[in-house]
Amino acid sequence: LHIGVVGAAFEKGQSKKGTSLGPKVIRDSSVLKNLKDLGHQIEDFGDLTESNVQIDKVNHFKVKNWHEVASYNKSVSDKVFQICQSNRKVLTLGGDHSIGAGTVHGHLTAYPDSCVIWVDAHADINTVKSTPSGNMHGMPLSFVLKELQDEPSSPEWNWVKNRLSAKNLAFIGLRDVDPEERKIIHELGICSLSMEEVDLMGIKEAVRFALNMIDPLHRRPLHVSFDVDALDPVEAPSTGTTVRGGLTLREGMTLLETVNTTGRLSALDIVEVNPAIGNSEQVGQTVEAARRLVLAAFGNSRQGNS
Ligand code: DIR
Ligand code: MN
Ligand code: MN
Ligand code: MN
Repeated sequence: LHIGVVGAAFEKGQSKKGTSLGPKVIRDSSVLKNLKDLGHQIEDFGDLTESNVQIDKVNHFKVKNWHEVASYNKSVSDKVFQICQSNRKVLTLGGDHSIGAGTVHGHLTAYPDSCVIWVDAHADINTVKSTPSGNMHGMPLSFVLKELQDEPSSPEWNWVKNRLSAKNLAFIGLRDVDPEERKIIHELGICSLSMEEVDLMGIKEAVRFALNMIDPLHRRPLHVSFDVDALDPVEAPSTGTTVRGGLTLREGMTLLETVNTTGRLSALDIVEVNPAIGNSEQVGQTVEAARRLVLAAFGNSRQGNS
């Protein structure tokens, strides 16, 4: 495959320093070399820098860094779109998950029929009204969902033109969902395989179920947005909002291997690795988990003989 890599070195969607170093530490894991060794052609587009937007400091509701997040996401979206246009798969390294608005929008702009699997402990679907924290990494989906387009917004988000239908979105791994988010998921009928379902069905069946729900004819381009906090904190401790009882790394890998098997994975985000959290062993563990997830998504075999 031809894969375009972009670093979304951004951390203003939440309040912990260090998340913007995610792309660097993941690159340092030699994952891009490993992808080449799998036979892929890798083009690294580097990290996206923040533009110096002139911002009026008007606060919209209680959302934090509204303008910065909006303008950074525009550049994320443009870059992801550009990579798609060059006929490459897109690998986006975060950064906090607020950048998921941009990756979903950019990918959807290139492939209007694309579907999204959001792998996360959290639903990241709070609106500007419902957010309990004001952290925009808990909100990216609300900016790109068709059904939520009438929620209050601001001119900074006017670049959002293409929106994802709720029926083309599935969650896997949820276990910390705000009451208002729960309501939205329920009302929009969004497919959700929480940890409870994953445990009841097994990860492989959960992924199959999600794929059948969002893409019954098995023909759409797929986007997986993978927050490392979907993994259990035992295996991915260096991330800002850990929740116990998560996916094992093996389940995460099986999930991505199953998606890879479809041949239709077209965009992957790995987000929320924060090397400033935990000791060096924990950071190493988290980065190694991220590396293995990426390789699982792009065809690495775990038979141990290659
Ligand atoms: C919570 C936590 N739902 C919020 N979200 C997190 O702040 O909106 N997302 N941690 O990653
Ligand atoms: Mn997330
Ligand atoms: Mn999360
Ligand atoms: Mn997050």
